[in-house]
Amino acid sequence: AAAAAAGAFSLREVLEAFQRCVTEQREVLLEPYLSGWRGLIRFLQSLGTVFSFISKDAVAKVSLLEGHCGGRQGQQYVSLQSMVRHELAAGPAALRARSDSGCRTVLRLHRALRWLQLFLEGLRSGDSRTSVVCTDAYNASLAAYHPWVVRKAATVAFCALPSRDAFLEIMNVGPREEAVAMLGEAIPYIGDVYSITQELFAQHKLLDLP
Ligand code: 1PW
Repeated sequence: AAAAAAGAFSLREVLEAFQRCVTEQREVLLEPYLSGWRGLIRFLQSLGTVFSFISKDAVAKVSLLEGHCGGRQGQQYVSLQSMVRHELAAGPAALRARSDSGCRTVLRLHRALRWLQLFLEGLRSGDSRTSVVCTDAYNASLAAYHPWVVRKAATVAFCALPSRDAFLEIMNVGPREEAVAMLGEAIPYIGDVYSITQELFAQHKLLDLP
């Protein structure tokens, strides 16, 4: 708690941001979504240099989306729903042709969020070593979308992950039992954000945006 007060990173803030994302109308707000990602990136960076290549891509994607939110069309980027509506207004072909669209960028973060969800679930249950949990989570989610080189580099990075106990400590949530309890409370919120986004993108046939 002292460390948190001093401004040190706590995973709790990340999970609270994802909790703030979902409105009563089941819309996903982009600002807290990006806030959650910014925290997550800080967390990844605290895991050391092996994770810097992983966080670099997430940093680029978050800042692209911040650009949209702060841009002239900012009010169209309040929620994922309004973003989809806005970017689809020019037609699906025009959207597919853009490499800087909010939709294709969110889609990458969305796939990575599934990884995070699976990883945190595995971390909470504590059935296997962290590196195994992380590799399994990766193989069940992001790996399908990555070329061989990225898969290889990711798998190597995972071997350097700290032990479960060390991980629960780095999360900076408090005693180990409290960290595990916090995960149990927070994972459903990430799952909620994930499934609303998944449904939205499926409905608009955006799950395979190049
Ligand atoms: C310890 C738990 C970690 C969960 C955080 C997840 C971070 C996800 C970042 C993975 C990035 C791997 C290297 C980048 C690959 C990009 O090519 C790829 N990006 C993602 C997020 O999958 C695809 O983006 P692109 O190339 O189509 O713009």
